[in-house]
Amino acid sequence: MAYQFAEEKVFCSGHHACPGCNAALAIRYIVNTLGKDTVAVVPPSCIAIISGPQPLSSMRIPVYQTTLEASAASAAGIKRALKARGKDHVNVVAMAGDGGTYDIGFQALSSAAERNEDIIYICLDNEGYMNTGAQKSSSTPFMAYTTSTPSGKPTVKKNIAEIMAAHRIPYTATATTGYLDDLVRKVQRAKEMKGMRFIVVLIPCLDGWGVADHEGAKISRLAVQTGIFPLYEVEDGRKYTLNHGPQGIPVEAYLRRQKRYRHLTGEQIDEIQRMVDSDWEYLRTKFDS
Ligand SMILES: Cc1ncc(C[n+]2csc(CCOP(=O)(O)OP(=O)(O)O)c2C)c(N)n1
Ligand code: SF4
Ligand SMILES: [Mg+2]
Repeated sequence: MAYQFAEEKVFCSGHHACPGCNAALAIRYIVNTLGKDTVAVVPPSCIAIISGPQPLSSMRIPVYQTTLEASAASAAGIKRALKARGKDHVNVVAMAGDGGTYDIGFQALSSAAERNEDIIYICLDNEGYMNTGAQKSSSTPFMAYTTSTPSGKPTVKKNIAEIMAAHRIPYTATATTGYLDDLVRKVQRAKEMKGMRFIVVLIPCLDGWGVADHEGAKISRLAVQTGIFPLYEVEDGRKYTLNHGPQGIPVEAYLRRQKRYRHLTGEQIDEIQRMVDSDWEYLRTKFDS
């Protein structure tokens, strides 16, 4: 089902993202879906650059720029204060990068999830500390080049969707920019729920991944179609629903389009294919038939 996207112009043009940036594309769809009755919480990241330094924000909603450690705690505090003032209808959304989610902000995120705070937390996952020069995070995939893993990262990407689902929060989902209908539907769904809601959005970073300016959405679709990043939802940590899964396309089609993988040998690509196949075999057992 295609979801209608009503542009409320909460996010304006003229921001500071790289031309073609998929983070800016995702933010546009996320904040316009949440609408004007929204407060955003943003830690240091490309999202903070894109949101802009106050008073020159590119968003027509209040944006609180917090520390890299504290997004979930800041969002939870703001939501509690709004509730206390009778403004429970205002959405509070934290939008953080993978470094601010998988790594530096994880303690605050995990404890907010355990308390089932009434916030939406969206991780714009570009698989590295991109705003500071493309260093590796624990979201960086196996063998990807970053400036701090020049021979390729020797360990695998942390699985944040499964970690968040294990907190048994009401809603966990994966999304990406090549499937904007799916992203909008998930943000709309999260908006209509209460309690802790978490969405991780895969964001091809043109600069950090070595992708052509016009190829972000195509790379994002290939991530799904190769099985590297299946799109799914989890309710209460138990009920899994698959939205878009692998289409039988080899991972090589995804890897070869990105400069961060140009050092890979044929054997390493085969190894990544085996890992992706194995992860998919495990994940697919969780979906309702
Ligand atoms: C505690 C702390 N460590 C380091 C920094 C420096 N810093 C600012 S933004 C950033 C990168 C954040 O990466 P990520 O969250 O993935 O966002 P991206 O830049 O990729 O959008 C870092 C390391 C900081 N602000 N605070
Ligand atoms: S570095 Fe990457 S994520 Fe950041 S603004 Fe540029 S393309 Fe977007
Ligand atoms: Mg990042």
